[in-house]
Amino acid sequence: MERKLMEKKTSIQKVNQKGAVLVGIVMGSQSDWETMKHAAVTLETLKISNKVAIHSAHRTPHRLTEWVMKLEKQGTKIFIAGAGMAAALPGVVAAITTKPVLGCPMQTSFMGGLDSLLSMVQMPGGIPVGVMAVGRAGAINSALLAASILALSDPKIYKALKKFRTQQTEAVPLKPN
Ligand code: RP5
Repeated sequence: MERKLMEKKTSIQKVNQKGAVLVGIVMGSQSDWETMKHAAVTLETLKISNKVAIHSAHRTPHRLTEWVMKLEKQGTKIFIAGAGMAAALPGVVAAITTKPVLGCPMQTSFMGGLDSLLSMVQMPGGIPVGVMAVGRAGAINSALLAASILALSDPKIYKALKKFRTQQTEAVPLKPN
């Protein structure tokens, strides 16, 4: 499943191959995938087309710029960017595109992810990044927030999101076992 998601064509991309990939997921390193796979899996659950890539703001800035511009040109509507430490990635993506950018701070060994969080959230006025929680919860929520934004103009995604919420509510037990 993980490997498949990292390949160019996920199952959802195949389903939507005539349309644009709605969400671009980028991460700064292979080491981020363990967390960012939750964003991809959540989008897959909601049947939202997505493309996953590794591009670093620091190590591969030119490749990153080309990827964002290419996807934007093809009609991608939202970008999710996950990074850790001096986590410039979402800010740089937001500098390249005017599409909504959601940042996912990675948990780190030095400051537990506070370094990643502050790097993302302290954007200068004019270039916004919507920053999620540190780690897995943030990655899941980035996909759900992307779905909420897309659902404003897409009834199918609205329906999928409503179903997800209903199932989530029903899955909460009344008592611990
Ligand atoms: C960031 O540096 C990446 O997003 C990653 O979270 C962190 C460490 O990268 P690696 O040294 O594991 O490649 O750019």
